[in-house]
Amino acid sequence: MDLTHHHRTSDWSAVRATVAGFGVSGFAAADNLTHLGAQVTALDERVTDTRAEQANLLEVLGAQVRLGEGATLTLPEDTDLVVVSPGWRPDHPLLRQAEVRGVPVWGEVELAWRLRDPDNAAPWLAVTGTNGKTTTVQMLDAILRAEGLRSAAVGNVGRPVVEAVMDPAPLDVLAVELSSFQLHYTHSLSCESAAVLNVAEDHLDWYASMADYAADKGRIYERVQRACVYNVADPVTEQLVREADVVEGARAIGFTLGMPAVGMVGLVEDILADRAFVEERATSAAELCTIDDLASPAPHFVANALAAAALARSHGVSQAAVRAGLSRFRPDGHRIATVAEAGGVTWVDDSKATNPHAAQSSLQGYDPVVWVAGGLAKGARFDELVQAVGSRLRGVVLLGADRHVIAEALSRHAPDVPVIDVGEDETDPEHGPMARVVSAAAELSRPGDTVLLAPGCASMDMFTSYAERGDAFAAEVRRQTGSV
Ligand code: UMA
Repeated sequence: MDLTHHHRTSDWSAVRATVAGFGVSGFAAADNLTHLGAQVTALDERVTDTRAEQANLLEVLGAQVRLGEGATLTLPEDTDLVVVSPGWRPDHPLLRQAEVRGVPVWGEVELAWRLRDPDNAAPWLAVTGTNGKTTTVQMLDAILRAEGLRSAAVGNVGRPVVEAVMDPAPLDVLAVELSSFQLHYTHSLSCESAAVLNVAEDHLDWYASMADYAADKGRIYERVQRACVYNVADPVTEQLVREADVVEGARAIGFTLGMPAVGMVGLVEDILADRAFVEERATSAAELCTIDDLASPAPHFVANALAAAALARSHGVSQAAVRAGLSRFRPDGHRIATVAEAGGVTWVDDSKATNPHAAQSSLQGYDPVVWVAGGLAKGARFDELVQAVGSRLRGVVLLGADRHVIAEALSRHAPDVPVIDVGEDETDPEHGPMARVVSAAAELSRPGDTVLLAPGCASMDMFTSYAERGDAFAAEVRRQTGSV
């Protein structure tokens, strides 16, 4: 069956769709496909309470469900379409079978793109990047709303795009966060504007190489209609724009923490300035807001604000709405959140820094700093980070499964920095693993220092999520410093 031109108002009743994985995005895909009348089989190999509940719901909606070990090994006979969840590796046996049989494989984002309302399709302003994409998409959403537009932050940020697209309440514009995994399974996306914030080592357990990872990020620029927003400080992002096939007339717009050249947004002293979307850009720049308007002056936060502003301005949003949206915006917890100030020491939770690049950006905001790091390194290395920030480090506290990877980088490039290695056997039976971590950080710190939890690693070896890790850190800091 040829599904190339299948869209929202097509006849789906003859389409046999296999939905691979019914977590957040797969459930939304299966739900909407059954709603459209398709014959849906949903598969998932991991049995959990939530999954069992979702299986029941999908059956009630009319889908076939296979759940449990072995459920995803064979592609159901006569499948016309596979809609795959982002966490599935492309070499999964089921996807290999689809390839051999010539069955198209779409991600939930691709499905969403095709299901947009033909009479009233809200344009997509999309963001990807190794770090900062959730914050940027939330900033963008705040700016769009400040302009009075009906907008929603969707995609990797948590709400499946297909859900927003099929929602009967119409939206004017979507702020879409896309991960490299989601982009891997898109084929026809044509965003109004798109940004790649940065490309650094991450997910090397999913990708064969950095080049493959970067190439998937670059897919966001394909067929862009108005603006490809890139990071002047990260030449890979500019290269990805050059390689993309965009709609005629689409512009490349840089964002920079330096003075903006023509065609860029950037900083003129402490002013976030637009030299891309103003008529008189050859000779002047327009003020969007100041660093003081933002919730944090940290360089990566300002860079995210500039990228969000560029996307919003490409959509025609006013300068005033950029200022109003950015001043209102407050980041989610666990992103450079100050949890206590005690005895002259500031304690900061940036548990969201789950790879070395994020941790490095975070560390660059503080000096001197006691760095709390470690967890699951996902194949990443820390040499570049230690070389960049070694001179700022008062000391380092290491925890988690891959802490030796960081310890080795420290001994190579910053051998004089004191390190306290907290092993699994030092977990406090009453207060958990963070008790010793926090007391070790207190030992290393001096008045005027910042203690920064920016692990550079995933949390799943010791915690259920980065949020739980950050909460555990904050609770221990408050308990041990006596602050509330
Ligand atoms: N599964 C299998 N076999 C596999 C792999 C997965 O059966 O080989 C099953 C799992 O049991 C699960 C289901 O497939 O039930 C789908 O899981 P999934 O991990 O693909 O994710 P979803 O629940 O659909 O959530 C996804 C994103 N998850 C990932 O990309 C891993 C969510 O991003 C996103 O919010 C959601 O879609 C809505 O778009 C999370 C994330 O961690 C926050 N993203 C990564 C990141 O930000 O670094 C990329």
